[in-house]
Amino acid sequence: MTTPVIAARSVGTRVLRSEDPRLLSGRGEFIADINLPGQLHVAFVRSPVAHARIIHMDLSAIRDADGVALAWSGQDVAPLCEGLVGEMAVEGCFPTTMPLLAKDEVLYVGEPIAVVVADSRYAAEDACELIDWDFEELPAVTNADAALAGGPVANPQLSDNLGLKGGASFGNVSEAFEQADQVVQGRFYTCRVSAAPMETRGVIADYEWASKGLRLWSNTQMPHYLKYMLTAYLGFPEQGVEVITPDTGGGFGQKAHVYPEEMLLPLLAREVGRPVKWIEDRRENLIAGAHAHEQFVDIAYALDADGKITGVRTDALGDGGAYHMPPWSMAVEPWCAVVMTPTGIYDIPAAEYTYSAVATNKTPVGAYRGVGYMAGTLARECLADDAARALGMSPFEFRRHNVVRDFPWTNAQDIVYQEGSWLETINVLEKMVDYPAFLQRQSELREQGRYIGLGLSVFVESSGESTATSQEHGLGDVYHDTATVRLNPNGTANVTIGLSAQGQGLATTMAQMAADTLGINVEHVSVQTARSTSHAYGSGTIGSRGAVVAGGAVARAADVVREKVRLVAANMLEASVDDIQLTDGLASVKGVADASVSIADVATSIYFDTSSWPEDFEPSLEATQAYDPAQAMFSNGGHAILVELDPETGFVRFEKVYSVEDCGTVINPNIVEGQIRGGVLQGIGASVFEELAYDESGQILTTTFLDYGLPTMDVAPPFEIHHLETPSSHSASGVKGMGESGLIAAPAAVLNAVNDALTPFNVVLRDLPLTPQRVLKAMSGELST
Ligand code: MCN
Ligand code: SMO
Repeated sequence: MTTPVIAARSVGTRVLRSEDPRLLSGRGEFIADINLPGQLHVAFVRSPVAHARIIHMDLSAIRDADGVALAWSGQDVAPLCEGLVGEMAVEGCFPTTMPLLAKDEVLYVGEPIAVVVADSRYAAEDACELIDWDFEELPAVTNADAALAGGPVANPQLSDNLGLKGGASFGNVSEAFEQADQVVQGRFYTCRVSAAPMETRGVIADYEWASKGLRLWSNTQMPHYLKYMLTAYLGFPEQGVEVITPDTGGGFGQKAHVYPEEMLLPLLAREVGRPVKWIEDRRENLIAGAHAHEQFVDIAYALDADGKITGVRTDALGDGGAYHMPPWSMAVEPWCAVVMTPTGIYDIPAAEYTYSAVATNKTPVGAYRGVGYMAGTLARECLADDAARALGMSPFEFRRHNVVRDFPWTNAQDIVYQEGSWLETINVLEKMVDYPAFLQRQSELREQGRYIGLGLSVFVESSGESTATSQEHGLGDVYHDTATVRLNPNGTANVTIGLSAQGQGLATTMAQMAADTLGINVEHVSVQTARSTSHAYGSGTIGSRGAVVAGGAVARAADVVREKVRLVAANMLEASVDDIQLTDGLASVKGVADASVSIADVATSIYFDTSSWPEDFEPSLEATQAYDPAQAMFSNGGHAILVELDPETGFVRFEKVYSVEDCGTVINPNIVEGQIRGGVLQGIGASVFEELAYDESGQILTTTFLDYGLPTMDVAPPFEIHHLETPSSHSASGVKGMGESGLIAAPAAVLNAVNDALTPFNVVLRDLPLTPQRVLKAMSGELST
C-alpha cells in the first residue's frame, strides 16, 4: 500500500496543540460530564475475597431498596452472555472466559458479582450494601512461583494454572553457551502496577427499542472494536450500534480492553428502557481496572573472550491474574517480553526463549504502555550493564562493541529491521552526559559520602500495528484505519480519523499531515478524532500506531483531494497538471512566476462554477482512504538517567534525564517530547514509587493514592531530549511511532543508575520497585547480590 510523499511545511515544526485551549481551561467534555435525560445510575458489588465458591445469593433486599430499578447477579446475566473470551493466537495460549458477573466462583478481590441500577449513584451504592450472599472461601494462589508449582488452582478453567506456555530457539544456542568464555545471567522482576489514568473508566448506554439502536459512550481506546464486540457477544445489530468516545483523560493501555462493565451497561439499558451511566471510582480503578507488568524475566548472555554476545536465553514468567484480559490475554506481558525484545540493538547470532503465564487470584493483567517491552528491555539492558561490569568495560563501550551497524538487519529470530540509528544513539547519549566528566564527579562525590549513579538503556520498539503485523504478533484484533478528508469551499479542510485520542495530541499532528499534503495552512485544518463510530473506521489507539496508521490514512485521503485540486487548477491556469504544485495555500505552475491561484479559489470554483471543471470531472472534494502497513516500523532511542541516593532515607532522587529518540520524521517535536517526558515519568513511577501490593490471602492493600505512590511533579527531573531522524521508507513522510518509548526504556535506565550508585556497596539489585527501604538495606549491606 503506497503512501504519498509529502513536502513538509508544518510537519517537523512545533505547532501548538489545538486541543489545549479547551482541555487546559476545563472546557473538555469527559464521560462524567455527559448526562442523558432520564438516566439511571449503576454501581457494582465486588468480591471482598480472593477466591470463594458462591453458595447462595439473594438480591431481594437490594431490589426492594429505595430508588432501585434493577439488580442482577451472575445467574441473571449468564443466559444473556456467557462471558468474554481472552486469548491470543500465539503458541501455547489456553483461553479463559471471563463472566460479566461471577456466577459460581469469585476469583479475585474486586471481581463484579452483582450490579445495581438506581435513581442516583447514592441509591445504587447504598443498595449494594444490602447484598445477601454466602460463600465458601477456597485457597487462593497469590504469586507466580506458587501457581507454577501447581499450588491451589486459581481458576477452574485452567486446571494447572497455566494460561500460556511456549518457546522457540533460533541458531545454535547450546553451542554458544557451551563455548562461551563467560556467561552472565540474572532474574529481573517488574512489580505489579496500574496505568492509573487521570480519568477512570466510564460507560453510558442508551437503547432505543423502536429502532433497536444502541448508543454507547465509553472512554475506550478502541471504539470500533468495542462496537464489533457488542455485536459479537450480545447480538446487537452492528449497523444499529454507535460507540461514542468523548474526551479521554489517559488510557495508557488500560482502556484498550473490552470490560465486563462495558458489556453489561447496554444489557441494563435495554432491560430498564432508560439510559444508564457508570463512572468508575478511583478505588474501583485501582482494584478492577486491568493491572500491569508483574513478571519475572530470567536472562543469560553467552560472551566470547572478546566481549561479544554470542547467544541469549530468556525465560519469562508472568503473573496474569485470574483471567486473560479480553480481548488479548495474559500473554501480552511475558510473550512480548521474550519474543519482541531479547536481541534489542545487539548483533546476537543465537537466541532462545521460553515463556509462561500463570493464573493467580488477583486482578487480571493487561496492557500498559509498552506492554511486555518494558520487562524485556529491563532484563536485556540491565544484563548488558552486568556484562559490562564483568568485562571491565563502560556501559557505552559494551553496547558499542555489540551493536548492529548494518541495515537492513535480520535478527536471529528473522525479524527484519529496515533502518535505525542504533550506534548513533549510544554515541549521542555518551556525549550528552559527558561521561568522563560524570565519572570524575561521581568519584569526587563518593569521597564526600554522596552517591550518584548514571544508568543507560537503549531500545528498539515496533510501531504501526496493522492487520499483517497483528496476525504475525498473534493479536489478531488490529486492522486498518481510515480517514476522511474534505476540502471546504473556502479552502479549509475537515479531517476525520478512526482513532480516539487519550491525550496524544492526534488532532494536532493529523492536521499537520493533512495540511502539508493539501498545501494549506495547518490552522485551516480541523481534525475530528473518533468521536463516533459513525465516522471514519479504525481499530484502536494502541501499539504506537497513530502517527503511522492514521497518519498514512490521512495522507492518502488528502492526496486524493489534492489531485482533484491540481486538475482544476491546471484547467484554470491553462497549464499541464504535472506542473501544478500546491504549497502555502497556493496552486502554482512550477517555474512560472505569478502563475498561481489560491487553493481557496480553486475549491470555491469546484463547488460553484462548472466552467472551472475539466472534462468528465467528478466534483467531490471528499475522500476516504485506508492505510494498513505490511510491516512493522521500528523506532529506536535511549535514555541515560542520573540519580542520587540519599544515604539517610534510601530515597532515589532524580537529577536529570537525557533522552534520544528516533521515530523517523518527527511530525511535532513538542508532542514527541511530551510523550517522552510523560512516559519516562511513568517509568520512574514503575521503578521506584508504584506497586500494587497484595497480602498472602489475596487481599489488595493499595486501594487509594495514599497507599499507591504515583510520581508527582516534585520528583520529576529536568529533561534534555535529542532527536535523531531515520525516516522509514514505508510510512507516509517516514514517520514511525513512539508513544510508548519512555515507559519501555526508562525503568532499565533507573535500575542501572541505582546499581551504578550502589557500586561501592557491592550489591546489584534486580527487582522493582526500588523503594527507600530496599535501597537503604542495600546501602547498609543487608542485601547480597
Ligand atoms: N508523533 C509525532 N511524530 C512521530 C511519531 C509520533 O509527532 N514521528 C506524535 C503522534 O502524531 C501522536 C503522538 O506523537 O500525536 C503519539 O504517536 P504514536 O507513537 O503514533 O502513538 P499513538 O498515537 O498510537 O498513541 C498510542 C500510544 C500508546 S500505545 C499508549 S499506551 C499511550 C501513548 O500513546 N497512551 C497515552 N501515549 C499516551 N499519551 C497520553 N497523553 N495518554 C495516553 O493514554
Ligand atoms: S499499551 Mo498502548 O495502548 O499499546
